Amino acid sequence: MTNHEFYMRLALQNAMAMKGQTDPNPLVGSVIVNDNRIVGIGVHMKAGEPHAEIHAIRMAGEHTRGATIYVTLEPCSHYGRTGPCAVAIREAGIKRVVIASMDPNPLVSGRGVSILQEAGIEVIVSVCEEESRKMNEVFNKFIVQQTPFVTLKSAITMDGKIASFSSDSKWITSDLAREDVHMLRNQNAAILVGVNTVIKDDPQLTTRMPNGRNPVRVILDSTLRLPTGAKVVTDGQAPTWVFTTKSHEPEKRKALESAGVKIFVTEKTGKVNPLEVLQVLGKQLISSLLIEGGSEINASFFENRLVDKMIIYMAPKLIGGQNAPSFLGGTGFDKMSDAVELSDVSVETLGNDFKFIGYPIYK
Ligand code: AOF
Ligand code: ZN
Repeated sequence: MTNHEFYMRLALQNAMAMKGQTDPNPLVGSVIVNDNRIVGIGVHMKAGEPHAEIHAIRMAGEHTRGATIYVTLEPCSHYGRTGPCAVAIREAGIKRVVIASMDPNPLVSGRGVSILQEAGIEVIVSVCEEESRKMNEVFNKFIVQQTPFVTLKSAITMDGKIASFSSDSKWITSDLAREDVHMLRNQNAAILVGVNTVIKDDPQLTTRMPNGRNPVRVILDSTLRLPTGAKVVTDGQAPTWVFTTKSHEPEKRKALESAGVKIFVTEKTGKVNPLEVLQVLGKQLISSLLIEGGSEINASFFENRLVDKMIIYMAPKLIGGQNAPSFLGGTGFDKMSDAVELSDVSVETLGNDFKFIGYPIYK
């Protein structure tokens, strides 16, 4: 490992520890080194608060003169919630900037590096680039497309089922896998299910993790069948947003609204349109969405090519049954040659269960 990689890894590790608390902003870490000594460390902790570089510069004080700063993301050049870091770096007398990945934010993207180079500062890019890009997969999509990064999570048996033919689904995976799901909920800004799941299971959709942050609960409900007594309506644990169509009873809408539920009425009729949902969520600055749907909700996002990442927990169990649902319903593809492949697939074991992660490549 080179010195550059050593310090960049430290910056990456610190940034990663903030996963789930910076959105819609990226995860960014920074380390300042002067004369082979670490003089400042900074990390971005929350949108609206100082960027990683600023924390590190403040910590380093006068030791920034002639130093090298490591930053996992290109320093910014714009006035957003805070001022431009590239200017702060220049003013601090830093002589060299080592960057992991460029900022895809159209407001920055290359301008940060230009400010530094114009000031005669040496700039080195692409140190641990892959790690940095992967760490910010959510931000990288959201800042360009302005719709959330969508993760579909499901727990299945070895024959791909999410429930028995009589709809029994408690529990498919063991405790370890279920704890992992709570970490996923903590890391996503919103969680989405269909109204049928709420009617059947009355879930809370919260994070049962110490100090966990609850995602916004998003329910797709084309005709507003959501029971006013459902936990997601009454428990006050997290905001609940319901997407419906014009085919709903205004009285029901009033009842839900007075219970604190936010209702979005989509333009399209029939079923709630998944793309419209993502666009509205994007406008609400929801940068990441976890889909924990049943077969049909999952399929509607998948068939519309809207799923960015799949996390599938598989238990070594078999349930069988023509009428037992799999995690993707819908119509499905006719030919094996049309199957959607996953890239960057990884597999972990969690106790007796497997956790598959992959990224669909749509044709
Ligand atoms: C961060 N933290 O450490 C760095 C960021 O609204 P602002 O002022 O917080 O600016 C957010 C943008 O700044 C963000 O979209 C990204 O392009 C850039 N860099 N952001 O939140 C940081 N270095
Ligand atoms: Zn900045």
